[in-house]
Amino acid sequence: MALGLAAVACADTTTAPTDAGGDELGSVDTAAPVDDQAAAESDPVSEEVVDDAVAPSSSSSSVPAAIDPAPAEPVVTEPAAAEPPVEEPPAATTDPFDGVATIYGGSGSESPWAPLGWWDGSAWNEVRFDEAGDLMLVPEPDLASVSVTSLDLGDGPGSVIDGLALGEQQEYCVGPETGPLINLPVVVPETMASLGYDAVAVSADWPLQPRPVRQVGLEVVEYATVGAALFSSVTDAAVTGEVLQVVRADLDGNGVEEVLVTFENVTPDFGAAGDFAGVYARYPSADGTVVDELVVSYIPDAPVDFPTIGRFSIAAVADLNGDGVMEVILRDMFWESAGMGVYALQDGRLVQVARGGCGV
Ligand SMILES: [Ca+2]
Ligand SMILES: [Ca+2]
Repeated sequence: MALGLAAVACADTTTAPTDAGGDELGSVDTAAPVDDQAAAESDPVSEEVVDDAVAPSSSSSSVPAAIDPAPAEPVVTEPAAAEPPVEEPPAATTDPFDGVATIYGGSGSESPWAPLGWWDGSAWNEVRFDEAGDLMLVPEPDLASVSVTSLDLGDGPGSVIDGLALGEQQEYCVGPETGPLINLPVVVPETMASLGYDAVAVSADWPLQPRPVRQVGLEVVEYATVGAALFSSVTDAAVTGEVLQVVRADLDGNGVEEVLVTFENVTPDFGAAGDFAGVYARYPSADGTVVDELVVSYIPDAPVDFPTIGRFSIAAVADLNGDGVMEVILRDMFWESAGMGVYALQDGRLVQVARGGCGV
């Protein structure tokens, strides 16, 4: 199986690194138990195998950077028991919102928010650019009420701010494209090298977090172990990785919490040999199996001297289309571009469905 890495497209004024030359690697034996609560109903996980790796690829584009979800085949952990897998309970989902819900990324009241995409009543839509490189119009939302959330607002009820409105449209990047002002009643703390993308906003009248979203478990050793295993196929420096964020939430409402982990080795002068960055997800099943998979990742193919060559962090977890399943919003920074991607569960895996931001 292949561990694919995020494809990287850079803005036209920058040059993306090319093929890093993935190495064929053998098995990685790693105990990868799910920690505490998610493991409460689970058998220990015995082994995971990483067969080989695909190096990060890149391409050039005349539009702001787009980051594809890792086309990875998952690292599958087999059930410890010989019993047939138990069928998972149905997810606590509802019919999604049947109108247009528009999604934005931003930081607060001072600057316009960048459109990330929209839900059109039946499908996700990416922010798109026409042949001239101009941003195509984002439709008017069907709901006037806007909700904002960010992990930087902490856990619990205060993490979601409801009842806001989209304000005047202003240019948010270097081109003529516009995004709305949103007047927030609180200041969102700026953390984790956000470059102005601290929170996500959506025109919505449903609960953005139907289940708890918790930032816990930074100290859990298994998260570093799993991260190192996932990156070991592409860099010898995987064991030097550091767990920077852990977010737990039952995204699909099946009673088992998914786990999101920001794992990276970033020296102060990022771009040095051995640097890498990524976010991985743990998808536990009711039968005790756990799939660990990179959602996004980046490894420079050669040492470069640039402070923000590629980095990710988890910005928010929120139901952006009203179906009761929470999406994940990741920040990304590539060279001189920054933005946010929306990742939705599709067939049990997080897949990028929208992205916006600003690249020069
Ligand atoms: Ca779940
Ligand atoms: Ca949803």
